[in-house]
Amino acid sequence: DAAFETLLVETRGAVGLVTLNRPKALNALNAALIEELGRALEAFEADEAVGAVVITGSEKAFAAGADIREMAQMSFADVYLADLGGAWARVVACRKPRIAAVSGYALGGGAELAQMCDIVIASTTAKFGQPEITLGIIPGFGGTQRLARAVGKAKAMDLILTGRMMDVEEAERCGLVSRVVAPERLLDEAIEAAEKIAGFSRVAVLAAKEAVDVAQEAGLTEGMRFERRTFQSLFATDDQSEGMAAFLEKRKPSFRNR
Ligand code: CO8
Repeated sequence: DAAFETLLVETRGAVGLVTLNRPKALNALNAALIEELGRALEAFEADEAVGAVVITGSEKAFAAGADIREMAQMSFADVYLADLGGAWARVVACRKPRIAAVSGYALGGGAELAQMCDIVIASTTAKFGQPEITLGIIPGFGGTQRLARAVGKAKAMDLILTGRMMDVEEAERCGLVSRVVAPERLLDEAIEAAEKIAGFSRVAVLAAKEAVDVAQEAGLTEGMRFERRTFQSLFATDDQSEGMAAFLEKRKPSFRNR
C-alpha cells in the first residue's frame, strides 16, 4: 500500500491483514511503524466488511523489538515528551479481534505486540523473549504487566530478569501462545481462524472479547457481574434468535450483526 512505508496492508475477504515490513531491521518497531500500525488498525476498525485482523511479520522475525538505533541517543526528556510507548494505545483500542501470526523472533516490543493480540498462533520456529535488561532498560510496551498476567510471576521474572529467549514449546506451555503450527501453515491457519471469527455475529464476538479483556483487569466478582450482564444483553439481538433457531432447524445461521 502506497500509504504505508513500514507495513503491507490488505484485506482478504472479511480479514484485515497487516504484514510488518522492515526486513533489513528484522521488523524493529520504530515510531513510523507504530504510527502506521495504529492507523491500519483504525481503518480496519472502521471498515464494516472486516471482522478480524491478522498481524504477521516475516519468516525470520515477527519483530525483533523496539528500534534500538532510534532509541540509542534519546534522553529521558526525549522519550517522555515523545511519549515512547504511548502510541500503542491506538493499537489496543481497536475492538475487533487481533490474531498474531508469529514466526521467528518475537523479542522485546515484538513479544509485547504479540501479547497485545487476542490470539497468538506461532510457528515451530518462533522464539519469544524480553531482552530489554541486556540493553539497560526494561520492557515498556506492557511486558512487565501483560506478560506477568499471561504466564504468571515466576516465568515473567525469569524472562525479564535474565533476558533469555524461550522456544515455542515453552511459550505454549506457559500460556503465551494459543496454537503451534508448521511454518508453512502459519499464515493460512491465522487467516482461517480470523475468517471463522468474522463469520460469527459481530456483536457476540466483540462482547466476548470485551468480557475476556475485563478478566485481565477486574476482580472475579466484578468480572462475573460484567459477564452475566453482557451475556443477558445478547438476548436482545437478532443474532441470538437466529443462531438458536438455526441450531434447532439444523441449518447454518445467517448472522446480520444486529
Ligand atoms: N532495533 C534495531 N535494529 C535491529 C533490531 C532492533 N531491535 N534487531 C535487529 N536489528 C537489525 C540489526 O542491527 C541488523 O542490522 P544491520 O544489518 O544494519 O547490522 C539487522 O537487524 C539484522 O540483525 P542481526 O544481524 O543482529 O541478525 P541475527 O540473526 O544475527 O540476530 C537477533 C537476530 C538475535 C534478533 C538480534 O538481531 C538481536 O538480538 N536483536 C535485538 C533484540 C532486542 O534486544 N530487542 C529488544 C529491543 S528493546 C525493546 O523492545 C524495548 C521495548 C519497550 C521500549 C519502550 C520504551 C518506553
